[in-house]
Amino acid sequence: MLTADQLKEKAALRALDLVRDGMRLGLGTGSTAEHFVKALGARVAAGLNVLCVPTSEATRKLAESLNIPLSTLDEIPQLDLTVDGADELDDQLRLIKGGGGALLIEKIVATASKSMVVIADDSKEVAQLGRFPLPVEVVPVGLRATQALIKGMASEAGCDGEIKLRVGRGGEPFYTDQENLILDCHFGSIPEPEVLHFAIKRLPGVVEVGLFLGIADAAFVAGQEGLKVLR
Ligand code: ABF
Repeated sequence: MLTADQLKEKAALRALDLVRDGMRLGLGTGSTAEHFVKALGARVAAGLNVLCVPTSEATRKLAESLNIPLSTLDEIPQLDLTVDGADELDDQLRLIKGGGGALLIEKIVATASKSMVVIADDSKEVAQLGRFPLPVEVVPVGLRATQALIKGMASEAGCDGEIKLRVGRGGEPFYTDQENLILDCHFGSIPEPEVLHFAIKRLPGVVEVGLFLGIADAAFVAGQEGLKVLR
């Protein structure tokens, strides 16, 4: 019986098979992506030549500590491959991301990549998205108004539930790397992710929505029975 962490590592190592010399990579955030970055670091130490763009400060620090060559999207606007975790995924490769608070840069980096591959243990697989609270990144100005507007728009899109401001360990508001706030939307289920995404994304206070639709090209999902590839 493998632990959840061993399953995450298994998925991460499978994604490493996709990496070729000379590639420009997007590096995801979270504990599954961390396995990928660590394994990539070992390959770099052994002579692999890659140039990488991290999706968060945490990933940048980890990659730096492993001497993985880093750059920015301003220097390399197109990447070959991004490997990242997810909080939920369905069989159409629609994702909820942002549990770690890095959804904005994760989405920018994934969208700038020719290919985006999700790595996950099978606890992340769901028949319908929404059990995991949907993170929505918002600007601090007008927070309460934006929160109320999201609630209304979401309800019209068939999603009701509590919308909570994310707080840190000490109870203080959680700020993203870009100094924005996160509203976690406890919908329970999202019957039509595309409809909800469109409805919320158009609100001016909303920076980004943690729904990744039509972005992932494949997913490596590790379970006790083995590794599944979704395309
Ligand atoms: C990132 O890390 C996020 O988008 C997602 O919230 C989270 C997944 O974390 P973990 O791999 O630790 O479960 O990919």
